Amino acid sequence: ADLSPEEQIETRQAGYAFMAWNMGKIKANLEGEYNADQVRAAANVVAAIANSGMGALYGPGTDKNVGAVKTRAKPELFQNLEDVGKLARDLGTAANALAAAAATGEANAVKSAFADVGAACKACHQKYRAD
Ligand code: ASC
Repeated sequence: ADLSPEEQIETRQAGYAFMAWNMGKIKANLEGEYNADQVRAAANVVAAIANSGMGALYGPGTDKNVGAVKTRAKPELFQNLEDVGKLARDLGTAANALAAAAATGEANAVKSAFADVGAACKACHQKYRAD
């Protein structure tokens, strides 16, 4: 299942976009009517993607735009893979906690776990993603 550099960039972006869509659903539930089933499903998706081994999608040749396929990953990301791996594990841990909180159906528990996941997303963006 070796992906070309273009395919790796597209696949990692699809993963983040799908996580973001599900994070948005959780946010909407916290701000409005709370549907515990929808939040549980969304949190499970976020946790599954966060722990899916996306580091494999940052292979050689994926550090730059490839033709029409653009990446916002900074060169620094590829020079600090140990730190990036730690940030990725932090996200996985936070996402698992979010899924566990969502499983209880308690909106208050989800609220703080959701904030922790957002902080983990942001930590990597600030260091390694260009605007
Ligand atoms: C999201 C999303 C992100 C993160 C970030 C957290 O829902 O799409 O990129 O959370 O905004 O600060």
